[in-house]
Amino acid sequence: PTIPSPAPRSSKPEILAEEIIERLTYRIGKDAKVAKPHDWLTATILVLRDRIIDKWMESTRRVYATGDKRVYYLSLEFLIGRLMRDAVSNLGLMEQVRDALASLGVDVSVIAGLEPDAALGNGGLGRLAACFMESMATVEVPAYGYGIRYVHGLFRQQLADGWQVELPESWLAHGNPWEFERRESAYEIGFGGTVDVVNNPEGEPRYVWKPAERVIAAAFDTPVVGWRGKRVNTLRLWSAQPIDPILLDAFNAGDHIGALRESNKAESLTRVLYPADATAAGQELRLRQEFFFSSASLQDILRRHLQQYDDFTSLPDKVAIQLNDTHPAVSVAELVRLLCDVHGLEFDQAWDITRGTIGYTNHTLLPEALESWPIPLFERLLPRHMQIIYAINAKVLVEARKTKTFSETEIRSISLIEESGERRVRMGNLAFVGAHSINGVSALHTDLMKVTVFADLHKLYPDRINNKTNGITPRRWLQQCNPGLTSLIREAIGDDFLDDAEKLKPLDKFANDASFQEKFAAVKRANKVALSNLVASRMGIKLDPSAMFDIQIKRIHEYKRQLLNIIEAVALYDQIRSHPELDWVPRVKLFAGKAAPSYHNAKLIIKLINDVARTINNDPAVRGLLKIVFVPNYNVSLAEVMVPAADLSEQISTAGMEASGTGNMKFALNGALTIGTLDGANVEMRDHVGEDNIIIFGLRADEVAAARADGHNPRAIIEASRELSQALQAISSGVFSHDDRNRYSALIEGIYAHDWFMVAADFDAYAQAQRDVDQLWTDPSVWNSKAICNTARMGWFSSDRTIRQYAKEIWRAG
Ligand code: DL6
Repeated sequence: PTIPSPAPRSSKPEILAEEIIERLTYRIGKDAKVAKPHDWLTATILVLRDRIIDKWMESTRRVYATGDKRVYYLSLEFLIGRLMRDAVSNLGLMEQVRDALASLGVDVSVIAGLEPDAALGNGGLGRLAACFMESMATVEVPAYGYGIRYVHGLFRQQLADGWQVELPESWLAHGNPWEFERRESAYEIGFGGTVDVVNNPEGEPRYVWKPAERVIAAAFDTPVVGWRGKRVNTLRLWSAQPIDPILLDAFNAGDHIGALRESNKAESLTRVLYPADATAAGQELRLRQEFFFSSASLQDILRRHLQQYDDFTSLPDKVAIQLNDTHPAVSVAELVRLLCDVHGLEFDQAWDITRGTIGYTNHTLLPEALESWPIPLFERLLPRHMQIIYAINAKVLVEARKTKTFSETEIRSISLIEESGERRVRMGNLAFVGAHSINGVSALHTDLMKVTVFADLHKLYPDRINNKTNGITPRRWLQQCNPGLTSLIREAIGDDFLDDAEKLKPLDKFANDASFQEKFAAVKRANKVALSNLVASRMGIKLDPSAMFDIQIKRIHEYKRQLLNIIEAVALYDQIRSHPELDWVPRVKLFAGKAAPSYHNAKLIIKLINDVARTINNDPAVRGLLKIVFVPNYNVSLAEVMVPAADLSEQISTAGMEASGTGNMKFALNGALTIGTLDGANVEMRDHVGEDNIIIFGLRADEVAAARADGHNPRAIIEASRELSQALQAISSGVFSHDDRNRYSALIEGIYAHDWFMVAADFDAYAQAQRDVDQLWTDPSVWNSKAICNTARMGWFSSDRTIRQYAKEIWRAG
């Protein structure tokens, strides 16, 4: 029979309103008279979801019909945030949905604020994955994101007397109306056990892995709609379920708790996101998570491929798999295993197909973040994969030795096995050799990759490393979070930039237009008022929106140098008190960010910021000229309020340590000036916005490396800087911590002793740069002109551009 497709739906507010009532009544079972705000939210999402589904099915059918290449983005993190405003805006239904709800007596902004953030990621890497999902749909790349459906995403942060306290986060508490459980898409995932070798007269011996444990990976799909609803892709998140929900033998014997043991164990696999972003987790559960989602995704990919094509020879032409960092690197071995052991290919052919299909993105050079697993653990959990890794390693090392250009030290650094000390599997090397493309995320980071972690592998495979500078989606990070600025830009230069962010360029000519500057400043002020209201309601602190809003929001980490920022604030505090006669620029310094729960110094830095804030904010001698605020529980939704309200964006990492940064791009796009080091994508931002429109200070990456190598002497630097030494002494002697005078002595001693993060080395340059910023602020027309140039020239940093580059140069898709 011909099955008719559903009729296209009208988007008139009255029809939307009818549908919302219909969903409320029949899907949620609530009478409109007693419906709670959450019910309205769910009903509205269900109506939107239906509109997305129509386009989703069409997108899926299209790729089957055209035979286009599919892209699979494997990421242990997707830091999505809220989805409602994104969907409404990309479907072009902003006014209609607002009016429909208003006709029912519901305020859209109230219910939108109830949607929980999907915080399935830690920071930049996870947020990048979310931007990429939206951009892949926008630029019409047929793509699937694969990850884990954590029951608990990143923890909720509270402050207790200025200390970070972690609380569990339960984004699924009210259900998740965006997702579809796909009971038919479930795969078995094995762990442990043994491997049998079976002789095969026709070729290579066959290996049969007999896992000791098995769990089910069950799929949950969320549609991801691109700008103007052109294409809808799928985010498929895996949830672990037991094979036997209850062990009947144990249950019947009266052991009711024991009967649930397997079930609890399986479900615990996907219960929680590891909350560290810059250190390898190193625990067995983490390796299990990595294998679990890699294997499920690959089985799904191969099943879908075989449904459409006869065999796997076409896999590299029809499938591109991108590994987001090394977290899914075990995929290299798993794909070889599935192709050989399950589908009967010979090893060499499986290896060529694997390398032709996989690409790997590196996101950090920090040694502590490079994943490696102890061999005994890896072998116990994944015995067959260990054999495959040895086989791959043999191939690579033979190839390297054949060239006769590698020393023994270089061969050791190429090896997939770390031999010094405890023997470990190096996941970065595994990802590198198993991929045809290895990319960094900014020009500087890519250059550094070639001379640091991957220097020897780069020598062996010189064509593989390439750069793809990160980007951000301008839909969420301009249009949705800053509707005031978006309208203003539309009035000035028309709508072209909505479809192509690089078309923001014509705004440049308004940079010195006094009347445009005034309107631009008014939008900024309104955004600052909105942030001030949020701070007042959440924290009871009153901010002055005419002060400069100087913002640093990101994970708390020593290399990101929140410590440098707060030490400079202490020095400024001293100056304001010592020189009350000078015209100090009023500033509000805002911080937000989470520290990994086990990262002692990061948590101490949060406490220090809060201790300094209490002292400065309550000192009448400051006369309100400097205010410090740490806004708790940083997440995507909070960023959407803070970014548009910033005058000054702090991007001050130690040069060479921030792979790219993406917050830097969000701020500049929204017209903040950046104070920053020549690190990560700041370098390319300077090239785009022009060096007059960004404030750069401090050591460059090569200078940092040289200073470290030459035995940098921080004590001498500190003694030569009166401002710095006074600030450090004040902090370490307990001026800000009367209740525990030694609280910060070890933290500050680290700066005197080694200053690994170059806080002392960069302090004077930073303080001077801040005074230059003050100077710029005193002339609003100069400031506004620079701010407008930032917005006009940041279009290149759209993730649409990044994705187009991945599609053309790595995936050969789209
Ligand atoms: O590429 C996205 C993002 C970069 O912008 C940050 O500079 C970088 O620190 C971050 N990397 C990580 C480290 N993860 N690991 N492993 O989150 O990636």
